[in-house]
Amino acid sequence: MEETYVMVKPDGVQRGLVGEIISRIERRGFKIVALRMNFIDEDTAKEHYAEHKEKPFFDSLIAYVTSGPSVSMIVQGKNAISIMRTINGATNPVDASPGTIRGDFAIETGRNIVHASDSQEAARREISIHFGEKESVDYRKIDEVCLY
Ligand code: RTP
Ligand code: MG
Repeated sequence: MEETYVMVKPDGVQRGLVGEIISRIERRGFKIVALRMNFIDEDTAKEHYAEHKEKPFFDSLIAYVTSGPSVSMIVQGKNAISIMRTINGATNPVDASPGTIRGDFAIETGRNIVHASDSQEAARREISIHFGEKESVDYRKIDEVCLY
């Protein structure tokens, strides 16, 4: 089953949106198989956003994601990678549709609340950066449980 890495960035935590975001992920039908709140250190943040290291906003991006605790998740389900990107909405909240997390709660790119992996390769890479092999759990959601 497809897995993706999702982060509630420090502004999402500071604004008390963790429950709202987790709720949207769960209601969509996805299964959270790993979940942690922690401060992401600078080296980890730089590794996570390595693709942007030459960009002019790189230093402020690293300062932003290390500015407070964030919530990291592994989200599992059919088409989880692309659907989580749709749930998050466009990178720049100006372009994010209402009904998306960024379209409902954000007004600027530098405070856009959430992250989700953008490809299978990125998902694999980001999950291994943020989680150890034994940190995800194996369980059945109610719709996966055979009662009879
Ligand atoms: P993310 O990686 O955080 O899920 O966001 P994304 O794929 O939608 O966008 P990406 O291009 O990967 O950019 C990563 C994050 O960098 C910040 N950013 N700032 N000032 C700027 O022009 C700018 N552009 C990007 C945003 O926090 C963006 O989410
Ligand atoms: Mg990205």
